[in-house]
Amino acid sequence: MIDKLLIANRGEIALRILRACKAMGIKTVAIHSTADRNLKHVQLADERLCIGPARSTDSYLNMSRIIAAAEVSGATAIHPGYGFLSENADFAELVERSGLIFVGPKAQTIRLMGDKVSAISAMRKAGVPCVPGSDGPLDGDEDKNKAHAKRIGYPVIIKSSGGGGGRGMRVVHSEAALINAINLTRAEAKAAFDNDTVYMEKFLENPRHIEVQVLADGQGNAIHLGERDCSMQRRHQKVVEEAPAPGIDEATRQYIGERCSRACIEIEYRGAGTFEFLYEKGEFYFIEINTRIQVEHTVTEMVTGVDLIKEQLKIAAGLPLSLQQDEIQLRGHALECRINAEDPERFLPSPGQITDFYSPGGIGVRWDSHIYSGYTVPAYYDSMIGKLITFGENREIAIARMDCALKEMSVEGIKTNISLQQSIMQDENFKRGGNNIHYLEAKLEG
Ligand code: MV4
Repeated sequence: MIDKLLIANRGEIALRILRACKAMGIKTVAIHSTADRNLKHVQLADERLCIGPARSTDSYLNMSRIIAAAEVSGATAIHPGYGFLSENADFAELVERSGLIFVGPKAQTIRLMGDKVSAISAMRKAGVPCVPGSDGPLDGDEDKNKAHAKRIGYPVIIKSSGGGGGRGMRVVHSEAALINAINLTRAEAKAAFDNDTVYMEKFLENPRHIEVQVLADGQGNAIHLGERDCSMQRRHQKVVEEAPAPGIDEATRQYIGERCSRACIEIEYRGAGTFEFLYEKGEFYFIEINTRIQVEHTVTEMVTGVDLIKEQLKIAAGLPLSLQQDEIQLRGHALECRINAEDPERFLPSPGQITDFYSPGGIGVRWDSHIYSGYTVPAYYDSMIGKLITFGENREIAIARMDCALKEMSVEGIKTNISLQQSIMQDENFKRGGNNIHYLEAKLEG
């Protein structure tokens, strides 16, 4: 097993990784910026190193300082968490070149999947259902591009191969607007990602966002752990996630899950991963793969009983997968509400000191957070201060427990989105389940 792990992240996920290490007897090294001396996991780690000023570019994104911290502390592995350097292929390569273990896929896999055109092409080849599209990059041949769109059918969407997560896309409703849209998206992509490769897909108007969790050991074994529904989002920021996705039956789950695990074996995927799909009219359409642990991994943990961080660490240590597909049984329902330090009306970040905090609890309630009474939320980073997760024998029970837990908890001194989360738990359409990616934004408009 890994002897000593450097946690290259902050906040709740750093604490989550630290907890997994404690449970496994792995020594921990926390790295932090000058703004993060008081983080919970920094206090609890076996060792701590300040690696730079508050700004992420000077600390959590500073590759050479992180490698130096690993060398100074004698850490043998680095867990990148999510965000920051977690999907940076150059960092993964640097970690491995330095003789350390990167907790994640091989650098080559991260690079391939970070390029959306090559990711889609690899997945289509591996038998994963994809959105009808250009099946490759668009070139400057206007007639050919018009023919692509005609075959696919309007509306189409032009996406940047170097983008993802909602960046660098443009919807086109008619041939008259097509060429201009391609040129504009290409110019923006060049400026934003230094990559002017763009591609075309059929634009799905009212899809749900459903994603499949996988684990693979890079030694020929892969399993899926069911799906999550992440359709409750605003401006590409997920607000509530749940597992399983409402209305997905067991046969469909096995079908899409098996396609994902087979694809993992085909591309020799290693680690935890998430296949993102749009789901519309009973069909799954692959859009992207995330090569990291995700914020919402917790809901999968609650319904499968699998500790995903522990599995990541075992895979990184070179152990073959110990879990078999037939050992993965879904039980009950789990929800996750992201709790953000933000103004619930205007959605602006609300950093500052938490003067008083009361944690929710009770059966089926999990609170993954680094905050405490007296903690100051810095202005430099993401505004998420915790994840409230509930589990129940069914969705209705999980919602009722969430509603109760949201009422119970209190965060004083800063603004939070707890009231927004309460209004979602009491929303009649949310209670019915299965809403599409536009539902929350439409509710907030009205
Ligand atoms: C789409 C789409 C409709 N049709 N692709 C946005 C984020 C990026 N991961 C992909 N995105 C979308 N791709 C086709 N062909 C609609 C979106 C989309 C979306 C997807 C998932 C979750 C929230 C979203 C919000 C707006 C648009």
